Amino acid sequence: MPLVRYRKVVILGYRSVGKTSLAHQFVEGEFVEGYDPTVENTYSKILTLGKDEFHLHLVDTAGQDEYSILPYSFIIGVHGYVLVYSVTSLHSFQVIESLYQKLHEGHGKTRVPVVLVGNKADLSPERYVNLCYSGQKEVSWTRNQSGSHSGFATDSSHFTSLCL
Ligand SMILES: Nc1nc2c(ncn2[C@@H]2O[C@H](COP(=O)(O)OP(=O)(O)OP(=O)(O)O)[C@@H](O)[C@H]2O)c(=O)[nH]1
Ligand SMILES: [Mg+2]
Repeated sequence: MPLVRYRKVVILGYRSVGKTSLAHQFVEGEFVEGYDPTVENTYSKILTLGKDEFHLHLVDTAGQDEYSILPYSFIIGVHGYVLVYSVTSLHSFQVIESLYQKLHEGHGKTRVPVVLVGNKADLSPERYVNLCYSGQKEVSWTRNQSGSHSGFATDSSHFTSLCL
């Protein structure tokens, strides 16, 4: 009989960086063309990792900026975060730094896992976020270069690693 565990994971990042595309790609297995700004959306998926089953509740949020106030529902009962920026936008990376700080303040001394995703890697000729620069910010983060467009995001490690 597998052990069933519940996990709530919140995806945060500046607008239009590809949060919805990553969530959709992970849950539905396909990239949907077009842009429809998110208000808030949730996805559910059951993951089997080893002998255990995880019921993942994925919260896809509206784009934040450095002035956004994170609601309690993005802090309380959350097991992990996917922080997404676009490699084509330095500003989107700077917003991540501010969000990370807010998460740190919200959770106090409790350490919560965070995965940092540099999305739109297929647009690397337009890259503004230098790998070395982003790498310096990863003392306790895990970096993933991905492209929900190119299908790199079908590598489900962004989400599954947060369940463990
Ligand atoms: N080239 C490329 N385009 C992408 C990629 N991921 C997303 N996009 C495009 O970027 C735009 C925004 O994607 P969304 O997934 O809606 O972005 P979002 O972060 O959810 O946006 P908000 O909900 O407004 O915060 C869409 O036109 C997507 O098709 C990617 O990896 N590569
Ligand atoms: Mg969205």
